[in-house]
Order: sequence, then structure tokens, then C-alpha cells
Amino acid sequence: MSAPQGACAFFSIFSLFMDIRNIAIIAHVDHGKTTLTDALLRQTGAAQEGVSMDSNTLEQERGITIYAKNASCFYKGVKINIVDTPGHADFGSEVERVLRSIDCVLLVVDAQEGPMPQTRFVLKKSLELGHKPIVVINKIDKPAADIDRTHDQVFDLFAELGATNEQLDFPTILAIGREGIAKLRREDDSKDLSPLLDLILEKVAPAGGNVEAPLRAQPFNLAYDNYLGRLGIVRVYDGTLRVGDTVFARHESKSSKAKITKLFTFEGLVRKETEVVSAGDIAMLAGLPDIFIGDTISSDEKAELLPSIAVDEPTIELFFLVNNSPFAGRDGKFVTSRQIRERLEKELEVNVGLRVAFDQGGGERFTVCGRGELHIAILLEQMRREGYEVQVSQPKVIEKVEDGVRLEPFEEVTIDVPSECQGVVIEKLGKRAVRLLSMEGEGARIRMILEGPTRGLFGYRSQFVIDTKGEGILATRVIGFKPYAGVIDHRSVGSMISQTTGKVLAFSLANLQTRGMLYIPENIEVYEGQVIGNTSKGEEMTVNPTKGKQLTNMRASGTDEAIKLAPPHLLTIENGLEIMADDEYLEITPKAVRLRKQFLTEIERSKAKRK
Ligand SMILES: Nc1nc2c(ncn2[C@@H]2O[C@H](COP(=O)(O)OP(=O)(O)OP(=O)(O)O)[C@@H](O)[C@H]2O)c(=O)[nH]1
Ligand SMILES: [Mg+2]
Repeated sequence: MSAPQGACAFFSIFSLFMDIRNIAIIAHVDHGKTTLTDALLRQTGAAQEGVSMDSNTLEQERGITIYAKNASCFYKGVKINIVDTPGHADFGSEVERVLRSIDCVLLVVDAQEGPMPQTRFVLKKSLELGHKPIVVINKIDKPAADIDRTHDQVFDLFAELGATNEQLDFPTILAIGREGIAKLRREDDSKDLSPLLDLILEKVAPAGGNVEAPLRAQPFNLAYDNYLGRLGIVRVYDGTLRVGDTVFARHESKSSKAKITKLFTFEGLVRKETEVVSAGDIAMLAGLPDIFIGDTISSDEKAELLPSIAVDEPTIELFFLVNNSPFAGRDGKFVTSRQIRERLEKELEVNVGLRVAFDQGGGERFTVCGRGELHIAILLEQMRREGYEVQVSQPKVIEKVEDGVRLEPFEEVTIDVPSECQGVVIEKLGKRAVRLLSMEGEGARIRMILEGPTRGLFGYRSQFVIDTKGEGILATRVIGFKPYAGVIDHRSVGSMISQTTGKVLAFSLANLQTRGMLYIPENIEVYEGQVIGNTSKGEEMTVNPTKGKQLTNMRASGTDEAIKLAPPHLLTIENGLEIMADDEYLEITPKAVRLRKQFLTEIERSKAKRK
């Protein structure tokens, strides 16, 4: 696959002197980062029509970015390396790492929503690192877009976050990312993104670095390849990386030596193999099996270390267990503890925010710690798609003790709701120890900022959707550990449990749906001890969902078909993690998500309770 000798030599010389700009696109979730990046790549010819940075199937289905990704394009002879970042708060630490390795950010803000919690978080991190952001007020085509208000809010946010005068003087550009249009002024008649590309060339400092100096590079992300093993995505600060060179990967307490076996740069959306990458550029390298985020990669073991990059601590934990439900092994390919263990070990190669304790529970149970429910749910979703079966316990927050004080993770909550919902939201969150900090807005919609323990927010999201009839926006972000907030009792519903194994019939469901909300449709199989719904009164209830109507004569048959059932509240991994109780497991297989009692029979359960 290597290029002919001549071409390679030309590329080497070319890359040594290339003018490079390194930027990241940051924003709150859904404000349009990926759409804008895709359009930039398309218009510069770096990517084809219809190809997206959200290349992972899960990303495409959910319409969110999960992994930060690198791409590049050429504009007016300059190479622009672009890192598209995820906007969801669970992946915030990934963004933070990226910010360390680029020179400027495009801060994308939705012209209707204005700055949201994650805007604040990523902007704060950028300002602290001394970046001078370019603000992109995006989605100006939305009917309720308000460019002036958004600009003012962004300015206030800069000021509040302690921006320097230079940072406060940020350039602003307006965009309709979806149509691939950017313009400096409202009245400009632009048909493409060239005003934005020109602004990038004008405002972002050339990557620089001394090509002649000894090598220093730093990984800010990891990737994995079945053939090449662990890959590091690095920014080259000084010197050049060359295939075949022996380099050191060092950290305060470690130093390992290995040979670079392969090198890639990013061209458009694809990685392109190369022999040499020089200062200023971003590369992916193979051959260093224990390369880690924040290491200094150098040719000289004594070279000064680059400032390290911190990886945020996990905030929640849960057990992953071998599936031992009565339906275990029905549709999974990988079901044993050894297989689950190997899969988790592989995940640890690249999933930087994840921690796993393998040595508890006699090898049948692993403690998995992550940055939030979505972080864990995505891993589970990926595993089930690969053919794994697993059971998980209810997520719990990770507590710690500092100077004798019990601490737990806290989150900032930003809520945007129709004003009539404000009361119920404050009341419900108040019961969960989440306190109102500020409120603004008049008329139809109110924006509130609240703060409370992660523990209090577990399971609240689905309640919020119901209370605001789907009209509310809720965004949360971990802000750190604070003193324990006391006992919170937030389970107002109980579980409806099947007392038998068999096929669920509409006739029984019709009765049961009057007692609570069902998680299952008719005509599927359930097992004894499976949780098939909740009970609105809050008590546990054991029921028989497999009972059919007693047939007394021929005419009565077929009446089941006339029964009208309300649509069930089907379980997904995410809502399952939210609603499950302490004595339950969520069973996840390639085809099903089931909730079950840890003890399947009533006798076992009452015995366990008495203990
Ligand atoms: N009206 C309007 N919608 C847009 C525009 N740009 C993007 N969108 C829509 O906004 C939604 C989110 O866009 P994405 O580009 O995936 O947002 P993102 O910031 O990458 O989201 P995350 O990566 O999940 O944080 C999609 O439905 C887009 O079609 C725009 O200029 N105008
Ligand atoms: Mg995205």
C-alpha cells in the first residue's frame, strides 16, 4: 500500500513545510457541530456528499456524536485539522483532552437556544487554556432564532467566565450549518462556508513547532485496531515522527520504549498512511502498546515532559454479571464471564473514562465505573450489538471521603420549560435534593439553573418528559464532589412482577394496565420474577400475565383480539438503568432488554428481605 518512492519523498518534504491550522468544534449537544464539520469537508472536497463524521452506527441512529473524531481539509493551500467533539455532558472529559491539543476552537451556539450548560463547560475550559474562540451563531434559519440576544448571552458568558480583553473581542460569524452557509453579517449574500474558512485562516495561528528540534508529541486520544493494537492520536509539537524510529512514551512514573510501526495522518474523514509527520500536525501512530493520554512521546529519554493531560474520575458504578436469567443464552453469542471480561479489557484500551475492577465476586461479577448513565448505556448497547449477553445492577454514585467528610458527585442542571411547568419541576427536584440557583426569562418559557447530587437525578429524566409533556429541555453536567446530600427517597412506583413463566396474553394485560404502566407488549414470553411493569401505588405486586379468558363455548373465542391495550413503555438500556430498583437486574441480550428481580421467586425474595 505504500506510495512510490518519489511520491513519498515529495510528500515528506511537502509535509515538513506545510502550513497547518488545528481547530476543534465545540458546543452544547445538538447545536450543529457535526453538520457544520461535514459541510466544511464537503465544500473543500475533503469528503463526499452524504458522508458524515458521525460514522459509527450508534451515532447515526441516535443522531449524537459519541466519540471525538479527527478530519482535515485543505483550503487555499493550508491544511486545517478539525476535531469534531461530542456535545453530551457524559463525554465532556473527552472534549477537555482535545482542547489541550489544538490551537483554536469554533464555539457553535444555537441561535434559538443560546448558550447551554455544555457551552459553558467547553468555553470555560477553552478560555482557561488561553484559546481565543471563534463564535459561530448557528441555525439562524430557525423561526425563533435571535442573533442579537444569543450574541449578548455569549458575550456575558465570556465575561462571567473571566475572559481576558483579548478573548472578549471574539470574532463572530453567523451560519446555517445544514445548508452549508456562513456569513459575517446578516445582510450578506453568502452561498457557502468560505467566509468561515477565511476567518479560520485569518484568526487561527499557524501550528508552528520546530521541525529541526528533537521529537516531542503527545497523545490526546486513543484508538484500537485489531491488527495494529492500540493507536495513539497525537499532536506533534517538535521535530518529526518517522516510521521505524524508536521512541519513548513517558509519564511522571513510567517510561517505555518501542518502535513506531505505522503512521497515519487524517485526510478528509479517512486516515492515510504516511512515513513521516512533522511538528504542527496531528497523527495516529501504532507500535506503542502502552501509550496513554497525556504521555510525552520523545526520541530522547531525557527530553522535558509536556504538561500532562488529566482524565476525569468516574462518578457512577455498577456490576456487570453473567446473564443467569431463565432465558440466558437464547440469543447471545458471547455469554461467559471470560468473554465479558475480555470484552471489557478491550474496551479499557480506548475508553479512557472507564474503570473496571475484575477481581471481585469470584470472577462472575465485574465492577464497572463510568462518567454517567449514557456512558455506560453506550457500552452496553455496543456489546449487545456484537452479540454479548450481560446483566447489570442498579447504577450507584461513587462516593469518597476527604478529610473525614463524606462526598458525592454533584451536577449542575439547566432546565428550559414552558412557564406553566416550572412549579412541578422545582417541586419534584426539590424532593431529590436539587436546589434552584437562578431563574430567568419571562413569558412562555423559563430557564432555570439548579444544582444537586447525581444520585438525586437518577431516574428523573423520564419523569421530566412526562411533567413537561415533552416540551422541556434538561441538561446536566458533573461539577465535582460535594458533601453528601442526605437520604433521598425517589422511587414513587413499585414493580409489577410476573409470578410465572409463559406467554403474555392481552386479556391479562388489559386488567394489569389499570394498576400501573406496562413494560411489555402482548404475546411475548416472560419468566417468573421478570418485572413487567410498575405499579402506580408504589407497592410491589406479583401477578399472572399469562392468564387467558376462560373459554366456555365457541362463540367466546377470538374476543381477545378485540382487547385494546395502551402502548407499553418499552424498556431500553437507558430507561431501564433509570427505573430499575436496588434488588433488580437489567438483562441485556442482542434481542431483548428485560428487567428482573435478582431473586426470581417470591419465597426467595421474602427470605432475602428477612435477612
Ligand atoms: N434549523 C437548523 N437545523 C440544523 C442546522 N444545523 C444542524 N441542524 C440540525 O441540528 C441537529 C443536530 O445537529 P448535529 O450536527 O448532529 O449536532 P451536534 O452538535 O454535532 O450534536 P452532538 O454531536 O450530539 O453534540 C440535526 O438534526 C441537524 O439537522 C441549521 O443550520 N439549522
Ligand atoms: Mg456531533
